[in-house]
Amino acid sequence: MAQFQEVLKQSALHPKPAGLVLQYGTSGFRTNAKQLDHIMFRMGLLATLRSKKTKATIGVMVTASHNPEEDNGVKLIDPMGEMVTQDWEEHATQLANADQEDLLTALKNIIEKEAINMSQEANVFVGKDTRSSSASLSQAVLDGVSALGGHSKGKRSGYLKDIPYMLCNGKYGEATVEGYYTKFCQAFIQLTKNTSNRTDDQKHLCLDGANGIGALKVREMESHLKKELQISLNNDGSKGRLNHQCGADYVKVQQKPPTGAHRINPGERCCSFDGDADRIVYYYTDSEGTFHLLDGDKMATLISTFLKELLTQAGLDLKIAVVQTAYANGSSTHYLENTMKVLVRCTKTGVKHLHHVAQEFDVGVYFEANGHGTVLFSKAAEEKIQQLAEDTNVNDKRKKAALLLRNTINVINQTVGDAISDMLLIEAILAIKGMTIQQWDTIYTDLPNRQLKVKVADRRVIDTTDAERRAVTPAGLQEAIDNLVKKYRQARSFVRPSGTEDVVRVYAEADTQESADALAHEVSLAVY
Ligand code: NG1
Ligand code: ZN
Repeated sequence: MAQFQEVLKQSALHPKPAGLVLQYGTSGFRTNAKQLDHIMFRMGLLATLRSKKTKATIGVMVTASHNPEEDNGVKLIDPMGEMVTQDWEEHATQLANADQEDLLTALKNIIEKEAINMSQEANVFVGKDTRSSSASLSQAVLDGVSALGGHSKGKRSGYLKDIPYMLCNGKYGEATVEGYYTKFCQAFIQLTKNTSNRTDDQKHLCLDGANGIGALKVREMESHLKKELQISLNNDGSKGRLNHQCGADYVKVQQKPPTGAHRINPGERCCSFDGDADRIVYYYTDSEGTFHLLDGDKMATLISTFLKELLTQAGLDLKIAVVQTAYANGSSTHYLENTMKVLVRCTKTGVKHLHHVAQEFDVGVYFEANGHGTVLFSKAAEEKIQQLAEDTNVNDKRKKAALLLRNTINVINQTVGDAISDMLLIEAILAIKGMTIQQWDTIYTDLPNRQLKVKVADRRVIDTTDAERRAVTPAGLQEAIDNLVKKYRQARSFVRPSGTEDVVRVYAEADTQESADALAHEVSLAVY
């Protein structure tokens, strides 16, 4: 077929370095940008096949999120804004690792396995982040798309979080970038309009844009906020390097404010995005200069508490749950289950896992501790809220709660975790509750914890179960961890192979920082 001839011809221009093997992991393919040209071309091919199979537009994101500027990566996005299924991740790995001369065979295998009708039209939407390598790498994706006769629906140099949103073709509002801003900003203004007496101080937020795409988008969006949120934007991409000593990952891991920000006043509310703006963390320093981090767990707690209160006031019997991973601080889980009486579920690391579990509930709030997350509402829940908001026969209290719930739905990007939408949601909740960042912080106190990375010969020898909280192999490892944990108070520890780096991650928490550090260290020795 002529199509396959074209693939052969084009693939010669995107050759695979001999011996290079890469795995489609939690965040797609991610490594040094120099190794990715052939991967991009091949993901263009795969996205075209996926589009033919689903008869819908597929998204391709060229980004390496919080990783350094010299890295890059690629992941495919399904028509409803979700990550592709496990089978297709395996197809991606097969296609990426096929030697140059075996590429056509690998491609044909996928076509056969998936029974793809090659005469079906294909549409692919490609987005890239602000990295210098992104322009040529996204072109390689487009070369792959056109080699298989797919149409590209535009190469967007843009905010990657709006791609899933736009793939949903307007399900969540007008499917344009302009629609994206107006919808979220309008909802934010509606939510905050009756919060009387907010001072300029309360409306002020200090934002670290990680020198990434989120910063550019916030600049474009600001006018829609009509001064109801006044953002001091640092690390806006005009000077510093992407994610370099700034951004959500730096702040979370280093437990300190980003560089490149203005001097933070005591109590000033601050937040950081990561480079592709799908993670956000909040922080402040107190009057003694001590740094306080409010991570994904604190956000999930604030949001679920707010939603639960509104559902109760509205008299709506809807099932709400918080979905976390093993990295969630034990204090947050304890607070949610025992004080808030909210159902908590734990899943494997990676947003796609959290997203799927959250879909099982009427209202599913999901966050990773590192700041990835969002809230999902079932169709039935949205309908009930909508009906109540329009009902003229309900009392004021119920009506007010229903209206707040409706606007809350509108401020949320349900397709995927999105730092801008999460920021507007948190800002709105704090405004409505008249809460300072310190008050939010004191809802519960994090247990001291430590995360370590351990380099081993082959991280895949560790296999886990129970949402990655227990190691099944190698033999004896879990027993060793259990024995170490017993030595400390309020202690918990687990190990798992990273899905994005060639390391084993060790997590430990305990009643004091010294104990958490010691436990993490001892467990990391047990991993060798
Ligand atoms: P891995 O490398 O599998 O631990 C990391 C993060 C995840 C998620 C993914 C995707 C931690 C401990 N892990 O996964 O939460 O964000 O990257 O970016 O933060
Ligand atoms: Zn990211």
